[in-house]
Amino acid sequence: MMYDINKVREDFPILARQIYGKPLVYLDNGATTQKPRQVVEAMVDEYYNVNANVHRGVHFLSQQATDLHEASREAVRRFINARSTDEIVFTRGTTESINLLAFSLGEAMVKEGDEIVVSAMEHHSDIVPWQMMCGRKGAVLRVIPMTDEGELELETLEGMLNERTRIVCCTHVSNVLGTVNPVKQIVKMAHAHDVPVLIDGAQSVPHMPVDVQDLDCDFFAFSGHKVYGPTGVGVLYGKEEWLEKLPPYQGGGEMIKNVTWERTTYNVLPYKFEAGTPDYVATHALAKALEYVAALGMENIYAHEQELTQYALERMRQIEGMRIFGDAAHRDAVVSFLVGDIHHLDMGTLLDRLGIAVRTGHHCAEPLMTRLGISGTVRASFGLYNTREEVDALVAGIEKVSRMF
Ligand code: C6P
Repeated sequence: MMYDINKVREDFPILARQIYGKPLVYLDNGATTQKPRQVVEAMVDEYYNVNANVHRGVHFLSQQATDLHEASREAVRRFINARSTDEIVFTRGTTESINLLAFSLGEAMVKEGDEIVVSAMEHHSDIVPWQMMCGRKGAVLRVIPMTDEGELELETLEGMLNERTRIVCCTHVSNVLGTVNPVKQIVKMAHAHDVPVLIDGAQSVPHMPVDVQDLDCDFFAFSGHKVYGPTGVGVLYGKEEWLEKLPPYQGGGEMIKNVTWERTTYNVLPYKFEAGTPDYVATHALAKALEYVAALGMENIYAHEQELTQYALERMRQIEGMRIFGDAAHRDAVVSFLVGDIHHLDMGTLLDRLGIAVRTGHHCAEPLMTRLGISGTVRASFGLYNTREEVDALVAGIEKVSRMF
């Protein structure tokens, strides 16, 4: 342990709550993470002391709010090691980032018969926007299959890449199986065919160091609320040469250079993709969240969560009737499971009565559930503040619920 977890937990007031008279054991970090004081206080402070719309004012507060907003863009750039802040587009979250890309890329370069490649373990956010675009353009969605262990079949991907392929879209970490996909290798394979790659980083950015230049991906999406930041803000990273080629997604204020009744010219990057008033309070708070995790060290967070996940897997495998979904060689801080024939919703509801928050259901990955032949799982997902004692509480909780059936 390279940071003091008890001290860290004090930064998250919600972790001290009791639920049904039991200490909260929050294991739903894959859905959203809790927020440290530093993040919430930055939001309160901005609303109380700085608030003004960004970019459009000549007055002091507007300039100050703009400076905070643009400093946040720089904080994001640094955090994922993008080359330039022109490559950092603020969105409402991973979902909006992917919708933006699917629309703009579709408009720019997808024709009838073209192919879009996604993986078997994508979240609906990285399926449906592509499906919608394929529907509009007459393109075809193709799927990289996976093994029973939950690893993508890269030999099959190799055979799928051809001159009709327009993009490969793949999650960095599966929100169900915990699989860490070999995205760097996937990028290399796609680039050999001049095909760009989008990485859905919703479940990787909170857990491991990410360097978009090292990955060499063309696009990368993530959400603020999963990395200890506020809801309502996310990021689309795109290589400048790609973003330059794509048309805007939404029209409105800030994304224009000139507007006449006849025609509109568009603003420079990244503003071309940022129509309307951005959530500048959230972008500032996101920067605070990134500052917070960077101070703990992403390597340290990764090491802590790896250790915790291994411990959880070891202990959970000993529970009678336990089925854990996903057994990839490289996996992250997510454990999806079912016990005997106990329905996932029953398990989740009864664990909740013990103060243990997990997620149940299809986790917005229905095609993956179909591949696994199940309707859903119970999912425990860990964050930087979770402890071995909380894993013990989970294991004791599962055993208690199992005895009731
Ligand atoms: N997964 C989960 O409990 P948004 O909702 O836009 O912040 O993130 C969408 C998203 C995209 N990709 C992946 C891999 C994700 O895990 C998620 C969100 C949450 O697993 C809520 S469904």
